[in-house]
Amino acid sequence: MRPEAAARQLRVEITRGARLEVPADVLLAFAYGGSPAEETDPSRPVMTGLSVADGAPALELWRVAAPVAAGTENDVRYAAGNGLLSGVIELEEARFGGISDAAEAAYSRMGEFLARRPERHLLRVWNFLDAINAGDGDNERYRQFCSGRARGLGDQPAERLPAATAVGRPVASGRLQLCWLSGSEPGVPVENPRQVRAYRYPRQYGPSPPSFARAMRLPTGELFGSGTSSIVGHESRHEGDLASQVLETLQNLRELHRAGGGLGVPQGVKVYLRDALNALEVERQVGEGLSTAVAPLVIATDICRRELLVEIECLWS
Ligand code: 3EB
Repeated sequence: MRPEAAARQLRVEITRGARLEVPADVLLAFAYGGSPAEETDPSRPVMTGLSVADGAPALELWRVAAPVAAGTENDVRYAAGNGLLSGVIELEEARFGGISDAAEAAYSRMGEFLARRPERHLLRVWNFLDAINAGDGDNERYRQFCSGRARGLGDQPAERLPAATAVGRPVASGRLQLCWLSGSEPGVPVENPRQVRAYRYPRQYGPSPPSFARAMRLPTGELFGSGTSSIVGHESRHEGDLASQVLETLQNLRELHRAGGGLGVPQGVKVYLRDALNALEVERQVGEGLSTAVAPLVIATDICRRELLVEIECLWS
């Protein structure tokens, strides 16, 4: 199939307001603020524990052009439709003695679940964890998470790693959340020519390099962009200078989109911002830089390297 002839089957929408109702064609819904739905509602949103910088609740909806069927199996809550599947695993860290073993358990349970499903090809994951920067050096919780994730993925070849986001949660919950989208056909991982592959970062960033691809292209043409920051090569750039970090990140996103074929427009743009006080200025910079019709959603939270002030993700479709 020629990529420009692709039939898109996935889009992402961000809605604002207190109502957390989820339409029937939603594969995966993330809630930022608002009150949780009944535990018995199979299509209830993932309560991320993250909030939007302006304080109003938001819902992020990943929609397919078909009704979805939801269910639960052991620790996995899932929904499937149109050859795509979403899954959510939430684990109490304390039950596993810490973030590292909780991450290993979450990833190995995901792998066991996927092996039984037609939609077994991992495309995109989100990891939400408490206090991501707590602990020093190799004991930093993000680095511990990376080690557990690598063990849980087992011998998965690097060229099958999904696009990803890993961010902190500002208020402790005691839980690790692993959320994913997978498909019955594999995607094509895309790397950014300006950046070292994350899974080949040198030792200085921790004992296990982060297991993710910079982006993932679906057979239907959409491109999932991973959380993207002010990193060139493997080094963080513009320490202490937020405006320059935003510009560098936008440059990385442009290169990534080009490397992925340059199709589609950015949707569901999300900005993770360390300091909420800068939200309006960053929202303006990002809206201008990506020329999106819809304002980006700015989420105030911590990011995996202490010197990074901002991380941006979107879907091109
Ligand atoms: C980076 O480029 C910034 O560990 O899954 C971005 C997206 C980042 C995903 C992950 C980390 C992850 O290294 C951090």
